[in-house]
Amino acid sequence: LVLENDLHDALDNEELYLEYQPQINLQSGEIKSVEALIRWQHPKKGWISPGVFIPIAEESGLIIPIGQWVLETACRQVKQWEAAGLPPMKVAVNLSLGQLFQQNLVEMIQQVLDKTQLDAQFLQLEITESMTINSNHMTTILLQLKGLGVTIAVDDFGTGYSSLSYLKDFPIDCLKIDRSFVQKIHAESTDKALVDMILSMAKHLQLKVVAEGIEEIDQLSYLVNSKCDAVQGFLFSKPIQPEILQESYKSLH
Ligand code: G
Ligand code: G
Ligand code: MN
Ligand code: NA
Repeated sequence: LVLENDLHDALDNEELYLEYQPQINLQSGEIKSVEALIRWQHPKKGWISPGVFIPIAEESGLIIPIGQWVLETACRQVKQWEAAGLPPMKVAVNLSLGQLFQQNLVEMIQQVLDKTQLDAQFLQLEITESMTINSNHMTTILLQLKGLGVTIAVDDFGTGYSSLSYLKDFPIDCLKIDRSFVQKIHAESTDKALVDMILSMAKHLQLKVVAEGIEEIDQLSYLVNSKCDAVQGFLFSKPIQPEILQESYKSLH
């Protein structure tokens, strides 16, 4: 409860900030997308993990104003990078279940796009498989979001214990293979078979695939050979502050 009160103030006091983790396109080798990840620097308690405070935000309803702040900050950042001379980049933003039941979610996102002047094609929304259970509502809301021109990714794919039937009902663009599978890609493992299966299914359904949690060069080689679209992981970069991303980009070009 103390932390909930603190979280309430955190927005006003600018204790929340976003880091960005690059996704490397395996065809071009370029960073075409980044995932925005929220961070909290508490004035007394120091750094608090989103694994701790996101559940508190979800239970208290604070996820609604926080989620809006994340969307606006991420969209504005993409425009700032563009103004600084970086090539166009798509930003992926995580949504919580509560946001998908927020009355004005679609209007709010449209307003954020208008206000920041970001073209909708540069915004990707990440949902998780477990959110697909309430399928009628979800189909409706995802279709409305797609109507804005944004794309939809399924995060942590393969861990949600969900029926796969939602893949034909929902307007999904991208699957993000959970890092627990990626990290165990080695010869003849069951996880390798699962990664192969996801890649082949995605190809048939014309979905993009991002593999998460790449830490080793062998994992990368396997995914390159398997024609995975993009990778995200510590092998390339941990989540970093936007200024650092901008500087390292400039020093490479
Ligand atoms: O960055 P890290 O691995 O610590 O993230 C922990 C969890 O917090 C992840 O599951 C991630 O999806 C979630 N998360 C990070 N940023 C956001 C955000 O802006 N909104 C929501 N809803 N979840 C987030
Ligand atoms: O649940 P979600 O996929 O949104 O969580 C993203 C988080 O995963 C990032 O915030 C980051 O902390 C973590 N992550 C990203 N890359 C790696 C990686 O290569 N290894 C591990 N262990 N975690 C990673
Ligand atoms: Mn994510
Ligand atoms: Na994930």
